[in-house]
Amino acid sequence: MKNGVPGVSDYQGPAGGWGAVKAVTASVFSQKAIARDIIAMFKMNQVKGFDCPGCAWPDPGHRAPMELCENGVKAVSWETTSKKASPEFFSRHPVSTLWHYSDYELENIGRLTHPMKYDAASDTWQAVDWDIAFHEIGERLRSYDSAEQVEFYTSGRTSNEAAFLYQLFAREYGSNNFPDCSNMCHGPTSTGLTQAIGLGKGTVELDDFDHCDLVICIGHNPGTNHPRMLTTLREVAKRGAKIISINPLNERGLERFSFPQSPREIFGGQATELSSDYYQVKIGGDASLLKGIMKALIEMDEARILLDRQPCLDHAFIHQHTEGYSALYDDLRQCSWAELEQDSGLTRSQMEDLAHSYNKSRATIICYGLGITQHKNGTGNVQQLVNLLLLKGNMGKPGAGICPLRGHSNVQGDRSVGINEAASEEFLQRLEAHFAISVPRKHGRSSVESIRAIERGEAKALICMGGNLAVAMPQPQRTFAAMKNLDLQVHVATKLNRSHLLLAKHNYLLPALGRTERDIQATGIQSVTVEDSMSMVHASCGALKPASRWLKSEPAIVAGIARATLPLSPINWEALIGDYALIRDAIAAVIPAFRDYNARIAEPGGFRMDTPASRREWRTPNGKANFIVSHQQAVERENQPADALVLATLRSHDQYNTTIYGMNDRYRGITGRRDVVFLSAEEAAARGLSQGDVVNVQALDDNGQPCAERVMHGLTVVIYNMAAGSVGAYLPEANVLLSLDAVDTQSLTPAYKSVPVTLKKA
Ligand SMILES: Nc1nc2c(c(=O)[nH]1)N[C@H]1C(S)=C(S)[C@@H](COP(=O)(O)OP(=O)(O)OC[C@H]3O[C@@H](n4cnc5c(=O)[nH]c(N)nc54)[C@H](O)[C@@H]3O)O[C@H]1N2
Ligand SMILES: Nc1nc2c(c(=O)[nH]1)N[C@H]1C(S)=C(S)[C@@H](COP(=O)(O)OP(=O)(O)OC[C@H]3O[C@@H](n4cnc5c(=O)[nH]c(N)nc54)[C@H](O)[C@@H]3O)O[C@H]1N2
Ligand SMILES: [Mo]
Repeated sequence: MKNGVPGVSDYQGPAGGWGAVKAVTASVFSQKAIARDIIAMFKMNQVKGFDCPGCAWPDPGHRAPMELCENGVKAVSWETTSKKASPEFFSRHPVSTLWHYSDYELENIGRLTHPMKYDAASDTWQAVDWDIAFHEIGERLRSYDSAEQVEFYTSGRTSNEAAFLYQLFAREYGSNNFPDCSNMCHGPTSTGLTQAIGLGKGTVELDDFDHCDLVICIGHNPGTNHPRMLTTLREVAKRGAKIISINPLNERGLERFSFPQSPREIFGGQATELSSDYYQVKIGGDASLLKGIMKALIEMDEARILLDRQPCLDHAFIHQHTEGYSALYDDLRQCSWAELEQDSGLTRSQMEDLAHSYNKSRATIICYGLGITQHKNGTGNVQQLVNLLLLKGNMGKPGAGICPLRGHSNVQGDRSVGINEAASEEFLQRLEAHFAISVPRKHGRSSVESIRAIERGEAKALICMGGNLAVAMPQPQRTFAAMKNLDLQVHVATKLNRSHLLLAKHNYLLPALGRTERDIQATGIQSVTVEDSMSMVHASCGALKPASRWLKSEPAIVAGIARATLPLSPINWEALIGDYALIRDAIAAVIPAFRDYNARIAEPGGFRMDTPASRREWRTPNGKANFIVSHQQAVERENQPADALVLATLRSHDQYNTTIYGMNDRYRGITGRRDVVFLSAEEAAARGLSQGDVVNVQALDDNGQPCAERVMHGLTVVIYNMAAGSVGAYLPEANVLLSLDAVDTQSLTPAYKSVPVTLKKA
């Protein structure tokens, strides 16, 4: 308790440490899966184990004997729970009752055990035979006027094998509508990096962290979202390289870390200091901050050249490898320091200090996450990071480059194998040639476009390969209502969530095997493959007994729907799902980057996808790395009233996107509650607010007008060490404040991190 406010305190400890060990035990215990879990943990992220569904940070190879991470354990115990959502449970709980469960309670019912179909007369989900479900879904899918009326959503846990079959079926059926979870996080990475360096992914690999002398962590929170990254950052700090963090909130995981697998650190109370410098940028102020750093760097460079000293920039690299430098130079010259200070919330001298630190480094890695991407100028933000790196040739040399922290464990792989609403002509032609089918060319829809099409009634059916789409998207006021317009909804899932309760006319819930579970098909036990944030592809093989004997694997479910929908298909679905090696052969035949797929995943640790920009090969139309000027801001502040704040939606330490594991957010000092709004002491004082006050938060539109429908009532103020002008509240609760129309202008990723709001005492 802090100042008498229940569930609010100051967290003084490091990230990791004893708290992580305790949380691991608590999580395993609460899901009643102890023996199985312990076996599972030891097999996770090991050469022959299964890939941890927790995050997309790569496996360390030689670094640690066993990679055990708190949030990985939560993800696994959540999946391996012995609790069951059985047909008997559903018969006693109509959907109208389940609707009142919290998101935590819904998933905490347990694993889905049977294929289910919704029965409107009794308002319950009822068990159905797999064959009947497939047959009925196939019939409905054949009934639509056009295949473009169907949306095929993918959440990023789906393996390469399942995702490839899924897009194959959707395209053979005639749709390129592939809304996917990457549209909600790293859309700006795919769009922005492709334009800038000809590769929509990161350029670094884990070994680069052994060679860098500076790591800049901007807009990400590894203590919660990529806990295994802290082991890498600890090594970086221990060998004397510098870490700088840029984040509106003080996040403990960027400051101090105690390695939970080192008894000395846990019991000796030792911790490693991670960031030596921490800059609290305003929410949405990154583009201006980055411009300020570049402006200072260029000014320093010119001053040095005049004095005949070593320049700051790598002029040879700029000359040989890049285009667009003079436009960038002109833009930076004309930006005023006053504006850059105002927009970023940092002083000119802070930006100059950052430029000095950057200039001293011979090899810099920039790591970034959703604090950069989830804004109206998300793509522009990503490109400013590239500009900064290119100025000093920090791309395509050891210890340097760009490192987006992707989200779901296979979100990157899903896109590599064809989950893409605008796939290349080359890919589509090869798909047609290999399978003797024809597929559509018209670009399909990504996530926001899909929801809008459903809202307009243009889309009739939604198939979801995992995830919780309706809850993950902004503005449930519109999104939830839209879902109820659908004719058909099919969810392939492991657990019940709210999206499943937004009923269409016809509804099916198909239970899938999880990552941890044995997948046995005609030719025996199967492995799948996934690609991590650093483009490493490796096999994942489940070891545990499935939660129920009626579960099917995701590839088998895709094949079941495909055969029922397209009975005349020339594709031999049965063979493909009988032996996943054949799916990989097909992927290799269609996508040259996967050549010798089966042989290469047999190597320990798998293989790395080709990343041409890592060797300074730029697959851009002009063959160069491009400096790209951006003029856009996250929020047009001039239209907003003087007392407006900008709100970012945040993840607690006890949640995985829409999955709520518990009610704590340990590193931010929150226990047992989620109904809070984080605010700096100065902003609170300016509004006459103190810790514990209850407020209403209201969103403002682009003209600074309050939006009557976008309000959250009764949030408790928590005074937090964070930037001025900024507030934070948890997703998905705060999604009511967001707008489905506020998106990154280029990639359409929702601006989840920058909503103009006002606070009023309730
Ligand atoms: N345990 C756990 N692990 C996860 C997830 C999870 O929910 N739980 N989600 C997974 C997924 S899908 C993803 S995409 C990743 C997400 O991982 P992250 O990219 O780390 O995502 P967030 O926690 O949403 O936000 C990161 C940080 O952005 C900061 N921030 C907010 N606004 C701004 C801004 O304007 N500028 C800057 N510089 N920073 C800002 C916030 O303070 C926060 O610390 O994690 C993955 N891993
Ligand atoms: N306000 C706000 N909203 C956000 C974000 C934000 O920062 N702010 N972040 C966005 C981001 S980065 C993302 S990626 C999206 C996440 O969007 P999604 O990927 O759609 O959502 P998740 O919460 O990860 O999905 C959870 C569900 O996945 C299912 N599931 C779990 N494991 C498996 C499996 O192995 N197979 C199958 N078939 N199903 C499985 C379970 O049924 C579970 O209920 O949310 C976005 N929403
Ligand atoms: Mo994500």
